[in-house]
Amino acid sequence: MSYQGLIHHYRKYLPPIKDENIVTLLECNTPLIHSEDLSQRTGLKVYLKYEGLNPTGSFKDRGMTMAISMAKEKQAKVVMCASTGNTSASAAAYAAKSGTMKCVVIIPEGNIALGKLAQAMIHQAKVIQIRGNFDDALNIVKEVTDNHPVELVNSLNPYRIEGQKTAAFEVCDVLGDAPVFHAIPVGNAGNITAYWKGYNEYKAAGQSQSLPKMLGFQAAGAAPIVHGHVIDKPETLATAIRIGNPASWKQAETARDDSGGLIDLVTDDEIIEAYKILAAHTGVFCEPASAASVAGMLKLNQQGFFKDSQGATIVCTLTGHGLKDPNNAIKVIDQPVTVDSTMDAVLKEIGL
Ligand code: AN7
Repeated sequence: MSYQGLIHHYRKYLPPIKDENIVTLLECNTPLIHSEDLSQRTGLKVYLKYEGLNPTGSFKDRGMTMAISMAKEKQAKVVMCASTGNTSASAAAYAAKSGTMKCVVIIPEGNIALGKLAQAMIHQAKVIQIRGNFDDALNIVKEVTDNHPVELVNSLNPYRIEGQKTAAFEVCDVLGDAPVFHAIPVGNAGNITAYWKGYNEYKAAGQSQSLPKMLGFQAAGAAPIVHGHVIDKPETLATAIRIGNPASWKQAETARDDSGGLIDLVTDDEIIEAYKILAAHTGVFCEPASAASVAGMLKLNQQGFFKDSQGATIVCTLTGHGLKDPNNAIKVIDQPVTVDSTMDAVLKEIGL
């Protein structure tokens, strides 16, 4: 039978849900792309888990098919989230697909990539921008959903984590086992929590033999876990991970410590460098926040972190598609030249 989406595929590892309540856009089953270029740069065997190829262009669809389906099972009429962009895009699309639910999203004004804002709007979510940041937005959403008949679909909702853990299953299914290292961007810290849960559950189920070291990366201006305290005014051009007080902070530390991994930071310059390298030399276009995983791997490589692990397998999660954030792409690259509309002018420009 053809692929029927995440819940059908991994049903026996997920909380029970009735068929008629499953809301799916045939998400997940995303490619694990081998990068010759990054393997050459690091001496590792580098794979990219390209989550940008989900229906709404980010990994959030994994958690959202579960959260929206469970909301439907509970006969919720309204779902709500705070978002740096991708969660709102995904919630809006899945609420639309449900046919029964309205979606309300709270976003920080001026700090959402253009594509994500367009998505939330075209899927007809009620989009409310606040004069504040993501952490402020999440506090408001928690208070509203605690006190009103509105379903929270941020990753504090345990079904989000259940859905997202399946990314680890897919990696193991392709590689035949867990990788030695798994590099991942960290914002609200739901995803690193979910991967670690997934790797552990798959091993316990006998589907894999080992566990990876989890390598999480925050943006330098939004690195509360690295610094060990809340960041009141987080700043980074990777707006998806512009988060100062992650909801799954403790769980991220558990993933780090139990796996023998680390959580480090990468500067915006390092993020943009990795972003450009990925696009130019592997042909994969991700959004800036996603490139934090590769930036972190390249930073650790420069520090000699992998010198005793040559040839080891590493998976870098690329959490969202590059088209989400066209403004940053255009900003960091030389502008196209404009010439007269003659063959001579074109040939001259090419240097032929
Ligand atoms: C592309 O959409 O938090 O550590 O509100 O969009 O699980 O939060 C997005 C997060 C990484 C961080 N990469 O994941 C939101 C939101 C991209 C993201 C993260 C996000 P978490």
